Amino acid sequence: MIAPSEHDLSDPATDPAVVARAAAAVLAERTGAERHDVALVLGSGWGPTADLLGRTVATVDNTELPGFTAAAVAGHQGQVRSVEIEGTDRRALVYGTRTHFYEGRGVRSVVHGVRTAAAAGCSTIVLTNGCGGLNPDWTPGTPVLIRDHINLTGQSPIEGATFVDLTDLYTPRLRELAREVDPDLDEGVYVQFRGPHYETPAEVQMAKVIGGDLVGMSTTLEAIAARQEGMAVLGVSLVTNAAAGISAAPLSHEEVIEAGRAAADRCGRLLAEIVGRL
Ligand code: 8IG
Repeated sequence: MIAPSEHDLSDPATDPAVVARAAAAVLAERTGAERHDVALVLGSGWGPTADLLGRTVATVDNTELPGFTAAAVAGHQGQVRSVEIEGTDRRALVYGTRTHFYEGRGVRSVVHGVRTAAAAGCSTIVLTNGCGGLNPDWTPGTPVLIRDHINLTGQSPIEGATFVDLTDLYTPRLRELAREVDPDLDEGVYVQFRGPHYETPAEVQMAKVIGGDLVGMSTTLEAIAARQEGMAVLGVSLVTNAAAGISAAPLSHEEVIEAGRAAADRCGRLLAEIVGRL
């Protein structure tokens, strides 16, 4: 077997599809599952939900997987779990963390988990994140469905002249399914800023003017890569804080972790029920 460190995604000579297949092969070997059916990426505040999905069959450290790196964010787990979806014979691949664009490892690293999930057989991906909310009705701990996004990173995960349609990027059928599970779920447009600083109040107002409802630092590049791979995409944001200037309170990462803890039960049941009905 090739050592994980020999797969350098920042090397232009490295084919991302080849590294994704290598990672998927290690996952198959370590989890005993030749293929997985659905992947979930757990963002800030979503960590505690993994346990509610079903029985964890195997846990693999990111550092053992070609092209992956250890978790960079406090409160994130640098592990991938293979989980038996309760009441089915299907398996979920649950990423306890993601690589963010702001880490500076390049876009290939950001979407490597998505490409690996596709190589592992997943036809659906659930992208979760913690974010700031522009609607003051969304108190910390409110999950919101992503209806569409605005990618302000100026980047794309697609290399070369491949023109991918992003109409209905966030699969309408999956949003309907989520609202069958939780009829109170609102929808919004997610705006990805580069980070890792939070926005200024003026930038939050700009996000509002251009049609945004949620501000965050992830998800859009992964969603694009997932669509290129032909996967159905569900995006769910957990509003962990009011965006800068929306409330008088300053922003802190502790607040984010606490909101996640408080919302773990609602969010966990939401994901478990959605995944069970796919
Ligand atoms: I959690 O208010 C979380 N992530 N950009 N703005 C941005 N990212 C975030 C925020 C926020 N909260």
